[in-house]
Amino acid sequence: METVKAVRERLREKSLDGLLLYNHEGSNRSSVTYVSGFTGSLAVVIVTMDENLLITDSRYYTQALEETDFELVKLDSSSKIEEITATVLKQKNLKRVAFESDKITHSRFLGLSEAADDIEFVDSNSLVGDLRAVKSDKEIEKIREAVRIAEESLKEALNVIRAGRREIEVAAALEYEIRRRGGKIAFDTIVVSGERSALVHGTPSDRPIGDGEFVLIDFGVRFQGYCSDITRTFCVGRPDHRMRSVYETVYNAQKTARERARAGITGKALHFVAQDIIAEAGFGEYFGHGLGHGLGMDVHESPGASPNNDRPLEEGNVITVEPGIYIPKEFGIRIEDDVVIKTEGIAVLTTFERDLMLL
Ligand SMILES: [Mn+2]
Repeated sequence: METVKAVRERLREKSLDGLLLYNHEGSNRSSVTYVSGFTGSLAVVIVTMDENLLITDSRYYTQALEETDFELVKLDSSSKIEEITATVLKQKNLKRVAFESDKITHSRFLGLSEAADDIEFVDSNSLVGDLRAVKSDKEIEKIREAVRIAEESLKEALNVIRAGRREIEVAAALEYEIRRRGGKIAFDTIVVSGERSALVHGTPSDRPIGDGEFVLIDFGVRFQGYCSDITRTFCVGRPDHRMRSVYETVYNAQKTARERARAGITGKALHFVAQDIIAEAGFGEYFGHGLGHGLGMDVHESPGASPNNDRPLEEGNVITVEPGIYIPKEFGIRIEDDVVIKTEGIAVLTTFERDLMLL
């Protein structure tokens, strides 16, 4: 398996002799699936230099045998997972083991270190994350399919948007279209209108959409474990001059950021391409979030296109490009695309109309 090979290379570079992935109640499902293929909600994965093991409980024995070729270690209901994990680590004679502090609770880590007190656990949060950040063609095809389902569903859902329709009704219509196409809802669908569109991550309410208002829709589809994440802002009826001009600013910031995105530019530099355009137009204080984030098995993953990522983007990264302007008590606008980073630019996965659509 390619992924396991890549994991071992990283372990060798860092003089580690094992990787421990801990997934409890789905806390780390994506990385466990990425490395082992297993999709259940409980698993401990151990990759050594010559063995792959997966610990899970009886709910998942059959599923695990189907999904992964890792050696299955059965956890019975009377035993503690930290203790079984420690026993396996000791049996395999591991000394320095990579683990992810972001994915294990403090109390479970204490339990584990107590049961395996002669093992050194080395905090390696980015080990699997860095591998996941560079997508294979196969992975990109799955994201592309998640985008396709999202766009078809959005197109269909536009038919229900009109003055008087409530935000929750629009969200329900959109989610229905996604589900009937075989997609899953990757995160809570955002449909916010009028003043509420200035809520960057607002929840759909029973507010009826008014004539001459923006409707901001931000939603994600998960297909075969991979996500899309798209935002479009529409106008019901006719926008006024100010709405048009602010939309134009977001549109330009988004377009310019897409044009500048390529391997080699840092996440931070790409963010400021959009930030500078918005600030020059006088709306700097109304764009408070990062330009974008990595997208894959999780909706938010590495690498960020934000001020806190000083590392250059790499070929094969999939990121969102999503500048916005949110003016409290007035309205908010965001346009979000999903793109693949290439050496000479990007491949844009999203195809949905970006010009302001009047519904
Ligand atoms: Mn996003």
